[in-house]
Amino acid sequence: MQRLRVPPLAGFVTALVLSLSGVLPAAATSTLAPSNTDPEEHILVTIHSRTFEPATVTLHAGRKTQLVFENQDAELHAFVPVGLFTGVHLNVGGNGAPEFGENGFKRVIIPSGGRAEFRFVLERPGAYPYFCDMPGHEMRAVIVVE
Ligand SMILES: [Cu+2]
Repeated sequence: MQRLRVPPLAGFVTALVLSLSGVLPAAATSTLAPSNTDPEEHILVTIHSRTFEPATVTLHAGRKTQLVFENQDAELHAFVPVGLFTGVHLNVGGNGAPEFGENGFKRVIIPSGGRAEFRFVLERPGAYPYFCDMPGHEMRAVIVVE
């Protein structure tokens, strides 16, 4: 009686193990928290001919983001956001000259051929204008957070 029951059970366990080993990797990757496994979103804004390009970029609230400004002009430019980084933990890199005030990040001056790099996670959706405050520069653009 027992000799008859064991082989089917062993076969069932073997089949179960085989099916689980095939299923588990896919199940494991899809059940991890998305915010921890989502790749960082990379956004590049180039500055040339006194223009931010593209004029509008869309970022996503709750997502790890790297935002880079690349100054391709032969003159200095600045990135001056309005409200975007208020209360946001910010990591600033690149070879620009960032300035901070009592409300946090104020602006970064980016040399010719240089770049400013920001890493952050934004939480407040909205449309945030930014500009370059170098004298005579009429440069405006928008960052939309969805
Ligand atoms: Cu400028």
